[in-house]
Amino acid sequence: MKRRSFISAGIHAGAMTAMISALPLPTLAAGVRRYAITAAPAAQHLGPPDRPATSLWLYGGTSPGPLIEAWRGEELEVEFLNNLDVPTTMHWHGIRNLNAMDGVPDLTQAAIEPGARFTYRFPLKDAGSFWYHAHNKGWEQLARGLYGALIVREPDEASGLQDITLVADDWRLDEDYQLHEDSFGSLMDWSHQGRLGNWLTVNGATDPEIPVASGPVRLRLINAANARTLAFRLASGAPMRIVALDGSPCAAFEVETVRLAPAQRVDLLASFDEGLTILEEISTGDAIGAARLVGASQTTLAAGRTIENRPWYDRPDTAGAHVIDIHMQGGAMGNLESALFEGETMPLRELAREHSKLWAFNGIVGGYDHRLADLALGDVAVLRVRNDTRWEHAMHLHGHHFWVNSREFGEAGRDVLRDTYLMAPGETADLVFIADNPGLWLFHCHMMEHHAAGMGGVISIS
Ligand SMILES: [Cu+2]
Repeated sequence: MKRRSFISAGIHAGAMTAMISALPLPTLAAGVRRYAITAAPAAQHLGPPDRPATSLWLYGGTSPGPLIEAWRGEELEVEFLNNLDVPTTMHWHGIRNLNAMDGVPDLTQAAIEPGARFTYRFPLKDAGSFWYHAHNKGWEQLARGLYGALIVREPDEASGLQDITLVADDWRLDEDYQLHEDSFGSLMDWSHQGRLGNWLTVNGATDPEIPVASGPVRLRLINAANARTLAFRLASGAPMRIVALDGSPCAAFEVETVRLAPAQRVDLLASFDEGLTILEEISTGDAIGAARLVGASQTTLAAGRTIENRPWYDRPDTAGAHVIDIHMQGGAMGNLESALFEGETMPLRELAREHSKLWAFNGIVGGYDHRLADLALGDVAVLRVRNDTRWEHAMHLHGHHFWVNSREFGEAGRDVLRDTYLMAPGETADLVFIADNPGLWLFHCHMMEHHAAGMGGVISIS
């Protein structure tokens, strides 16, 4: 299915889209922000309103799920009810979380069965742009819509700067605007780039119209796609100022185009004139309307507010660091001939055909029992990751942010703190972090099909 033909068949709906806030529950104790969220089947118009609504699995009946907003220093409590007919969990992506609240089934908690409840409660020690998503069979549950945004603000954050969250996804839809069911589990996807979609939405709508203040606006972009690295620019070519990556503030810098791997977030400062500014998505080579930002006629002043630009912590000294070598192999056109899976070495052909496994770390097909390292609490650790495949990978570490000399913004390299790093084929990168959060933490590719097919392992910190 050609994305282009699908997109051109679509008529821009021009729907006004506002993210629905979850209904907060009464506060029981000071400093505890409470929400109730139910996961259940629901339908939503992803395409134009005169086309069929798409049957999805959603949090709170909306795509994206309810916007959760809280303040740094609070505790977040989410009473979750699973009204799906499959087990699920919720992962709080980017939160340096309590291990027991991290939402990885069979690692940090048992999967939440149909009809069952689970209360997530954890402190919010960082402000920033986060998101939450299902973490059981993510390759299916994310593709069906189980995700939403979590925005944590600084307690003293003044109003005056407009703050807009844009959650982008690409869905794989059929001619009736329903999810393409037959390709769930497709080995072609799993061995290549993953499940790429053919229909782009922002905040659950096609090319929505979003009112913006004139003057500086903070845009929080979140890529909720299973596998597609999205690329955004303003059609005007005006620069966008990056002020945070994956939640953490960064030394500000300007770009005209920002690529965003699955699960990555970027906070941008941009100024808008009165009238229409088009946010484009250009990952396919064709510019597609992502959102239409409509500037207000009156000027809203930024009220002198400054953007915090200090990362959450400084890059640690790596002298004496614990180095963990990770050799990533596999996938189509790769050099992985065989790998260890459940204690048995098997040729790739058999792994693929019998077990839908295609990727390995250090010759071992990843799973929750694949221990990559045992670290002592407080260790400085270097994940020395070598992407020995023909594909990009979005490497995500749970429970921590890491420093990396990023090639995502140009060959010169830029030291950034983030939780998901997009690696080029052939690249070796050092992901440097302080192992200051005890527990069992997943390290995996956030291209959901790659993870399902073996790109994952566990780091123990105690
Ligand atoms: Cu990958």
